Amino acid sequence: MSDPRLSLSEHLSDRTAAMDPWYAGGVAALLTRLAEVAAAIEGELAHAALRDRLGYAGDINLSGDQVKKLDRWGHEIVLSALRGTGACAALVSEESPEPIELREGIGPRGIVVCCDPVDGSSNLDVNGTVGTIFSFRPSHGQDPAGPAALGAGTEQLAAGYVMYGPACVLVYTVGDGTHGFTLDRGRREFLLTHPDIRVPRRGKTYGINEGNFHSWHPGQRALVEHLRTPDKASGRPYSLRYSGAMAADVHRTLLDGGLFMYPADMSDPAKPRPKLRLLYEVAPVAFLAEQAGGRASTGTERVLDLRAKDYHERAAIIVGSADDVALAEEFHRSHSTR
Ligand code: FDP
Repeated sequence: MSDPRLSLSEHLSDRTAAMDPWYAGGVAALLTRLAEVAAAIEGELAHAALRDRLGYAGDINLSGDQVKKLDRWGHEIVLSALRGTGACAALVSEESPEPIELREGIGPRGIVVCCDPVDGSSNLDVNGTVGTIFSFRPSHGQDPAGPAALGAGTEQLAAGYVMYGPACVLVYTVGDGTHGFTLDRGRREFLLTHPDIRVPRRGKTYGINEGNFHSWHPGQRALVEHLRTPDKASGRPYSLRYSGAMAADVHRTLLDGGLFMYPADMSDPAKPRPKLRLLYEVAPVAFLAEQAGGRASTGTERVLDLRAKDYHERAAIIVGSADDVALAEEFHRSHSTR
């Protein structure tokens, strides 16, 4: 019996019909390509150890991370999938210092794709979960198109992530709710399993790298102390859940509520040092969370209002249940050092 669930392509033709017709075709074409890439990445991950594809490639990217063989391969496969769609004007990738301009997509309907092909790569060599995160922005016909990616997060046309876990899951939004699909490995097709995801108003878990506790803003430290202090009436302590791969931690947070946080390193309060990248990690996740009824904040401002000055700019993020994010902001405000 055939599965009655909607496929990603059926869902896309329905959802993109409601979006700006100027960009709808391009968004659907690019998302379809990225879904094909996701199926290929998932296949590669399953056999990477057997094919000697784990470990380092031998160089360091602009973010200062050692590049892994699968990071490099992931970047190449994303780039080649975007070529030939006629819709992509430029790719901003974690693995390329500058945007890669694609002449075929330059024009008024062009789209800039921002992507971290293999996110959470420190998990690769230990068979942990990793992801792919992406965001589409209008190129406004600019040539070169790359600079168009530097607008506010509210300009995103679409955003999503793929989580390579026990199942391969793709979650996307085009500004009309947030929807999740699971890869049917036999058919090599994504089927709708999580329609219209809604983040619970409050959760029971928080995800953060607690090893960094001493470098956080005082408000951040006080918030985490609060979350782990027992209080039956308000459902505390929250449980700590942290996988080290943003897509996996965000996926849990969207479905179950609570918080995923990567605050800035405030060891030198005059020079906050966030870690996660705004264009291809923080902004897309914020778009997905808001579309699911959640919120995303830096602790003091809405993430989607941030404008990048640089393609690889970093930003702090506190994302998840609306009430929990509001609580986090309250802690940041009341412990403000200014
Ligand atoms: P990674 O460095 O392994 O690529 O993008 C960066 C990221 O992973 C996120 O996926 C993840 O949430 C975070 O960094 C993990 O950072 P820590 O190892 O510092 O906790």
